[in-house]
Amino acid sequence: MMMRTKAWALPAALLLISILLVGTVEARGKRVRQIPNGGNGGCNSCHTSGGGSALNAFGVEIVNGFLDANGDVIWGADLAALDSDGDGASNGLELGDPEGLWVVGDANPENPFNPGDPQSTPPLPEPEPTAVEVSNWAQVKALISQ
Ligand code: HEC
Ligand SMILES: [Ca+2]
Ligand SMILES: [Ca+2]
Repeated sequence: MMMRTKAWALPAALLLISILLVGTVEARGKRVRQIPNGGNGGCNSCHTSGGGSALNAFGVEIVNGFLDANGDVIWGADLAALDSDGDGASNGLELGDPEGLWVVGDANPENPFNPGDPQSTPPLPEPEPTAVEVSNWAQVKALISQ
């Protein structure tokens, strides 16, 4: 009888522990659903190499001011306006929601990029020619017409 009880107790304890661990990881993974297009980058929208790994620049931004009391992500105009990974495109532009209007349950906007990866960047509009470039061109034209 004693032997049977022990043989049963260890696997049961291991099963319980692993259920608790999986529950914890899944609870953390909820954040994928709390940003627009979270499924695109998956855990790597905020982590460097998979869930639970070191946070990338976007993840650091979130942990430093965009989590509510439940640890849920506060997605909105403020977080959307920042460029966490410094690639020149705001977080909102990268996730297809430049104004930060998306709320949980909305359809995902198209063409997402990763706001935590500077190698993943939407094409930025061509910059307007600067005043110096315009005046240089005027000088060239003046030389030609002399
Ligand atoms: C929107 C950003 C975001 C996404 C997406 C995200 N995480 Fe996280 N994650 C964080 C932040 C911020 C922290 C640090 C705060 C904390 O520990 O709750 C964190 C922490 C964790 C931790 C705890 C690590 C530790 O050292 O305690 C685990 C585990 C984790 N995440 C798993 C996941 C998994 C798995 C996924 C994908 C299914 C995921 N995360 C996707 C933002 C995110
Ligand atoms: Ca960016
Ligand atoms: Ca990026």
